[in-house]
Amino acid sequence: MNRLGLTALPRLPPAVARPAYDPAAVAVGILHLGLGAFHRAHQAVYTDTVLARDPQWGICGVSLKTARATEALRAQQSLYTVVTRGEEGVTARVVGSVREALFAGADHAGVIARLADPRIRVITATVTEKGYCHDPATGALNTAHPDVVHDVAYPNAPRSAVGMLVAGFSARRAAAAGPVTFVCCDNLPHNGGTVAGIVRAFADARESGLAAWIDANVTFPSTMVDRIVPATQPSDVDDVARILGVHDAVPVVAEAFTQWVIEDRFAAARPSWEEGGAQMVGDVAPFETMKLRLLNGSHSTLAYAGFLLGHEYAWQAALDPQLAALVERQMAVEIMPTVQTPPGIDLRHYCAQLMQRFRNPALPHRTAQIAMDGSQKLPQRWLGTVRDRVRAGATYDLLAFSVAAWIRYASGRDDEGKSIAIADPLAATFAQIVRDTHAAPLNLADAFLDLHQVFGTDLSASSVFRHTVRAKVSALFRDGMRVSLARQLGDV
Ligand code: CS2
Repeated sequence: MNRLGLTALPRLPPAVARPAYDPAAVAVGILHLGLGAFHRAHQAVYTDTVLARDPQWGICGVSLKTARATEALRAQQSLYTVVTRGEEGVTARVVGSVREALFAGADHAGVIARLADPRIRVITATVTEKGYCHDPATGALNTAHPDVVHDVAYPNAPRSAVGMLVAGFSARRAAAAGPVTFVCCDNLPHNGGTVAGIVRAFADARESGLAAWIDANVTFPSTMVDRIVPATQPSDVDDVARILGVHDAVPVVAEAFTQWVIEDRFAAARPSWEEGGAQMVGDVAPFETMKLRLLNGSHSTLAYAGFLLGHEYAWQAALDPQLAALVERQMAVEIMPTVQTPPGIDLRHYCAQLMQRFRNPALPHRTAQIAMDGSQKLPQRWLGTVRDRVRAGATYDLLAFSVAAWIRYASGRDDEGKSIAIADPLAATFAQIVRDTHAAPLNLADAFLDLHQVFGTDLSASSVFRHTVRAKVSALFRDGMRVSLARQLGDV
């Protein structure tokens, strides 16, 4: 079968959408770090719409960890397909906005040179929560992180996204290449400000005066990004080949829903992403809190409890009547009262729509995928809500159940005693805790709750929080997830 590429475009079936511009005539104006499925189904699609009118905003996509995506993209002139699947049916769109694909591991100098190129005026990033090498409870750079230690020692061959960014800023300063905006597209709390703090701390460790240059030349608007994009499966590649009639090695499958809310605080020119449906606002905070706590918070509950109930996919977990009842009650009783309603949003409708989105059976979104990196996700997904509830003198019993489910999951064995492959930067610490405590539930719960980088010093020290979570962990080990969940709901 022929490969997707520029010459294949005119011969695609008419139902397949394709660039409304000549990809070969596009100039590169954006550098993106993290060429994963989420970027390709989200920011790159908004940019694809912009390019039809304004061809100066092509994307130079940079992979930091592996060369797989960049090699595959290069073999098809960086074209790829976004397929949406849901109740509305199936759509396919070939996206042309990624114009260059670089693998940082093989070409540090090339990436740094691009970051210092005056034509690049916007840098975006999707490197996941753990990609910022920070302490999730405080948001500060983790100076003991092995990648940070490496990048301070070898500043021109950085491994981390932050090291790469700071190397780029240093080169940009030297080249007098002008101001630039960094747009974080990861699910961190106050993502712009948080990353600005991390970058500044790293810059201070690297070069005197660089942090001041960054303050004067770089802005870090916050954003809320939303689209459910599971990891691409081999069967998706086959499906897309059937739809296109040519082979695309790196298609992306997503839901139809998409949302991007961006603080309008740019240091230089920017793409008119609103043409693709993005919302430019003065303050992203209410949108971000709503999304992190209601969507991502519920997602994590579905992932840990759902996995322990034997659900492979998120849609199965969301269709489990008891688990759905837990998540719906959690949203209505504990989370919604802590969320300020963003302009134009009806929170009840938002929650109902979330349940529908979670239940999309056409998306093979694994509970194990969402369960990854819990130590980096819990603070913004659940623990901020718990803190707000404590401050308001309100209950957080249902969220404590989620925390207990995470601890049960992270202990590395399910209710049948089968081992769970834990993917988390703290996985070795979790395994050590299990060994040290011989998996005795109360001791194990205590040791998890002592992880300050997750729970902060405040929640670690709260005897009420500890007492509540310990009791639930102990019940989970004794009775299993199904019985504990029924009891949590008052069904038994
Ligand atoms: C998910 C998110 O994997 C996860 O942790 O909760 O990737 C989620 O699908 C997106 O944030 C939706 O916008």
